[in-house]
This record gives sequence, C-alpha cells and structure tokens, in this order.
Amino acid sequence: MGLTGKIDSGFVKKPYKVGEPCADAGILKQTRAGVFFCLLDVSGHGPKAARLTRTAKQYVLKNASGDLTEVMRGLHHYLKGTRGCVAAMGRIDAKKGLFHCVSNGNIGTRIFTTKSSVRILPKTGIIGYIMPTPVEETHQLHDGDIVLLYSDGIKDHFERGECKPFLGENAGHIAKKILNLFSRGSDDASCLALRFIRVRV
Ligand SMILES: [Mn+2]
Repeated sequence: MGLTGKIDSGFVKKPYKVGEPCADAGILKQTRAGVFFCLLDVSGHGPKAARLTRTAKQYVLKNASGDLTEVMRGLHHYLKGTRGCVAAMGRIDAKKGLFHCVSNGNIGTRIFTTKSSVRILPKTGIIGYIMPTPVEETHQLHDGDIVLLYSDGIKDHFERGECKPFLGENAGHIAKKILNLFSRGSDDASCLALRFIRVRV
C-alpha cells in the first residue's frame, strides 16, 4: 500500500471582444516529472496578440520537461523584440503532492486548501522585455487542494469564502464559475483550475 495522486483540471477563456481570438492560453502536459501547467497572457488583445500566444505556447510545450526557471528564461529570450507576455508555470508531482511554480507578471496564482488560502506572489516584469531572475517556489499539496491560475482579465481580490459554494465541484466547473463571477470585462480573461486528489495504491 502506498500513496500517489492525480490531478483534475479545467481551463476556460473568454476574449475581451466577442469574435476576437483570445490572447490568453492555458497549457497542460504530462511529463516524466509530473503534470506541467502554464497560464500565459500576451500583452494587449486581438488577432496580433493571439498570434504571439500561439508562438509562446509552442515554445512552452516543447520545453515543458525542462527546469522551470530555465523554461521561463528561455521563453524570455525567445520572445525578445515582441510585445511580450506574462506567465505562471509549474509542475505538480502527483506522487509526492508537491507543487512547483515560477511566475512573472500579473497572473494570479492561489492555492485553496480545505481551510485557508495561499497566494503565490509573482515577480514583476514582462517576459520578452524586462524579466527579473525567476525563482521557483514549492508547496506541499494535500488531498482536495485547489490551485487556481488566472489572468488579469479576472479581478484579483476575490476571497476563498466567495468560492466556497462551488469549491466541491470538479475543476472544469470551478474554472467556469471563477470566470463568470469575477471577470472584469476589460481584457481577455482565463482561468486554469487544478485539483490534487490523493489516491491509495
Ligand atoms: Mn491581460
């Protein structure tokens, strides 16, 4: 008998203007070191921004198995001379329940545990333009903990209490609720929700 874990995930996005492509992207990829995740928001909105989103997404996917601070640094160099983006990315080692994260710019990253809420503070910068040295943070996850990543199209000051009525739902439903309840309507908006579930094997 031992312990492992799995991730339930959900991602939703909504463009600022109806009919425009969204320049936010959510990325999930199973790697040997765990489930890689990323939420990125290219500066501005509209078709040109969305084109750069696709470019950035391809880079991140291709490098998803790499050291997190290296992926962030690599993305910064890759996007030099462009309008840039902000991003939070990381990996969950489901076996150990370890959450690793690197963040740059205004992407909200929160962990809602059964009793409390933890906020991951991002470094201030724009990837591709000016980026401080990325630093990796690690947190221990427990059964049922929810990780939320969201772009600045969603207000940042909502409380865990406001989410309580739907925190028991699946991750896809939680992401949808966050977007519907808290999106500002002034930019592209997106939310990636991840729930860690302990499994006995
Ligand atoms: Mn934005």
